[in-house]
Amino acid sequence: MKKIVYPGSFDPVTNGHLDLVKRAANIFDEVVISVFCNPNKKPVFSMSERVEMLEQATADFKNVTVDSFSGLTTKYVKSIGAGAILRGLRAVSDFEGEFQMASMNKHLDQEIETIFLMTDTKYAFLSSSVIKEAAYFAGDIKELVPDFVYQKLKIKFKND
Ligand code: COD
Repeated sequence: MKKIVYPGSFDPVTNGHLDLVKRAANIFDEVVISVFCNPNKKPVFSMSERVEMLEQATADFKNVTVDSFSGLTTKYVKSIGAGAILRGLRAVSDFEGEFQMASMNKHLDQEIETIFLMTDTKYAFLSSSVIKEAAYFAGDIKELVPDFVYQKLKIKFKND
């Protein structure tokens, strides 16, 4: 059984993340999206909000589950019996950081592979950070996130 973990901040989940999940779910038997609990970052959405949004967004996928973790990704991946980490590449600028992370993860655990999927070009510019900035200034981001995420962003940034 091929199980892959998609780790990330997902603050919040975007249609770019979801496109990757959908494609991975067609390749792997099981995809576990796992939200990293980072004590050094102050996210806009709490851990439970991020998990809930991901659960709602992936409710139709039978082989996708949502979880959270703290500590090393490689240790977490091993602990749930998965063998690979899923990451996305949007542009050349992503490559350097992703290469460094994949190399460090390989150093930490030789048995765990990192699998990259290229972004769909229509989401190449999309990140949680640009979504939050645009939403903060009441920009139109309706088509870039699920509707319930759009509504939550409006409430969070008082753009109702
Ligand atoms: N199209 C395609 N891919 C996308 C898109 C898009 N539009 N948007 C985002 N992605 C990809 C990103 O490239 C990334 O691969 C993934 O989706 C998740 O993105 P984020 O921004 O939600 O999550 P990150 O990058 O902040 O997650 C970082 C981790 C939490 C995975 C990392 O910090 C980590 O592993 N931390 C645990 C500690 C550890 O083990 N450290 C050692 C490794 S260096």
